[in-house]
Amino acid sequence: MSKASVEEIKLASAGLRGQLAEQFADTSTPNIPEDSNILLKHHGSYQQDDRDVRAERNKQKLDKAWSFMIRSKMPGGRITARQWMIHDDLCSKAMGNMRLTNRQGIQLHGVLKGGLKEVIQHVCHSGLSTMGACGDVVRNTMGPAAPIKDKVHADTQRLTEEISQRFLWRSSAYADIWLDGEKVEPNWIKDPEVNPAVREATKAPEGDDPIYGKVYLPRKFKIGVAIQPCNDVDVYSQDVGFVPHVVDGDVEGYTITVGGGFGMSHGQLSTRPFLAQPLLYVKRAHVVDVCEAIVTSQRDHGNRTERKNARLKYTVQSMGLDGFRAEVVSRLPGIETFPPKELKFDTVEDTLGWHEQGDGRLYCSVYVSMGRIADREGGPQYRSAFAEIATKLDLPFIVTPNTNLIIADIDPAQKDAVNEILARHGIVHADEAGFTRARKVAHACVALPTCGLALSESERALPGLMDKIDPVLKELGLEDEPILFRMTGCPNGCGRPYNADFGFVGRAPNKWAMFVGGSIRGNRLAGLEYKSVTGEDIPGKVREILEAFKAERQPGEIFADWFGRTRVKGEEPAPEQFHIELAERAAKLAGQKADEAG
Ligand code: SRM
Ligand code: SF4
Repeated sequence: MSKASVEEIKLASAGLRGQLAEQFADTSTPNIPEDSNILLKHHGSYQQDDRDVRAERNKQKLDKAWSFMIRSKMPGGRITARQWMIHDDLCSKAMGNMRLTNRQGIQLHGVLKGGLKEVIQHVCHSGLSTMGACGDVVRNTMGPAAPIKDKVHADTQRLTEEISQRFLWRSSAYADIWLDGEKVEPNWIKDPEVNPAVREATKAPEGDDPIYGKVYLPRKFKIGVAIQPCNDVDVYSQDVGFVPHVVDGDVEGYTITVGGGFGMSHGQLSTRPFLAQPLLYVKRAHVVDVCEAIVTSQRDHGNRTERKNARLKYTVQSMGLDGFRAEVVSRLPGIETFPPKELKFDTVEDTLGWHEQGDGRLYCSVYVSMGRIADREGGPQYRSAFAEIATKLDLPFIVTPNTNLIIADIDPAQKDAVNEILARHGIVHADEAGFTRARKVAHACVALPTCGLALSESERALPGLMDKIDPVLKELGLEDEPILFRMTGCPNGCGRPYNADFGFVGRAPNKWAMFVGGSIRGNRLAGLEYKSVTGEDIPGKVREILEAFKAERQPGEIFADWFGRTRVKGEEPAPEQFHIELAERAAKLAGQKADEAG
């Protein structure tokens, strides 16, 4: 019998139910079949194995060391002290730590099969959920991290929540599998923090989801909201982006971008990263309806035969931006749409350190190395520090898109207490740590040992590389320059490397493809500079380029602009043109490859 396709598995799943309840009740095995893993993703979990011990276990003819990763969704990265502490407690059921994600969620790794249900129950009882954190549905919606108390920030946060609620998949399967359906419901409903939208979604009968239908979307779907000039959510990398247009201090409407996405496969020319393009502008009242029209257009027109080409970016490319716009508008009778407004962003960086919120309170954005909330031996005790802040000061947190953590709503009278707790746990503010500006924003995806797709290290490699790159930056007097370094362990692009100034994309152990020439603003794709560099090569290769920048830059010119002026074209092209640039570079590279082969 041929293997069922993902589409067939979803169709036959009865509202993503499958056999998950039975398989998780069966304690005789440490893992579930691969078909079920596909369904499990929609419930916010992945089956993984510890790759550090895979080869050794294989040698000893032992099964893989199976476990599960669980991803919690939090629109705009918002999490209360109580929710944080529930996750902190759950670390004991996982690898003893948690990972802030660059979509402002939280991941727990290493949960054993027998413990998964309890962990998901606890996440749900915190008022958050794992529903739709992964899978072929709308994922965690990103929003501006800074908790500024003005009408515009309030509206963008409201929008991330409205989007999250509208696009939850609906089926009683989630409650039945993880929450024992009716049996747990009294608790689940009484809990004041339970998210009412999640509760409603889990009460829906399984089957024909009102938005997703029976086979859900062709592929994952990502949405982010950004307030100019801060592009912390990396809006051009999203399937759909929203940018408010502000009139007299309030939001009049949103410009909507479509078709961003970074996944690609080495050597498969039909796959590639794209930056999103502006689609249209719409008044605030219609924004979520327009979003639904985009999601259903993708549901109906996305590629369902080839998953590698199933993201919205390929649908937009194949229909053309105008064709896609016409499709979306045809689903919006009576809603007036307008040409997109011009967008202008400065940076994808977080604003680290202490800041005023605008309501008399403060927020403190703490640098977290690679987003890993752990107590490091001889290093920062992130887990203990944030747990103490949550329990003693009851302050909410915000996960930033650069995997740092904001402590929000701080009374100025609490500032010293926060600083004292951070210092006592070895956490130094990034400015005081002597980090270069590049170091503060450098990010790596998770990769080994948990990610099943990793071809090289990433989270465990980038800090060491930055230890070598930091002195080069300092020596060249570039320590305060905005330069974006990002790394991933494979071409899927989780660390968003393709719009970085320097992007390292894993190919094999200790080997990365090196991309150069994206932009700290997030609005330009990088081009392939070296198809394979080792960890030992990277500092030298980076130095060569930084030396050229230092020698050739004009006064005040940042790295991205220097690269755009001298290496790309005379003028920086509009964001939507950069994919052509990449294609040209890919063609050049293909030529080089042919030369090498010859
Ligand atoms: Fe990702 C798959 C981790 C953000 C593109 N991603 C994975 C998996 C689940 C591996 C797997 O499928 O077996 C990784 C789990 C590793 C682990 O052990 O934890 C994984 N992705 C992550 C996170 C944790 C990386 C991080 O540094 O924070 C991010 C979780 C975000 C969240 O909370 O939802 C994460 N992934 C991204 C991003 C960036 C973003 O969304 O802003 C991208 C590029 C943007 C995009 O989607 O185009 C991204 N992940 C992918 C892809 C390629 C998708 C494609 O279109 O081809 C895969 C593989 C797949 O889907 O087949 C993938
Ligand atoms: Fe895993 Fe690749 Fe994503 Fe890194 S980029 S987390 S290696 S899938």
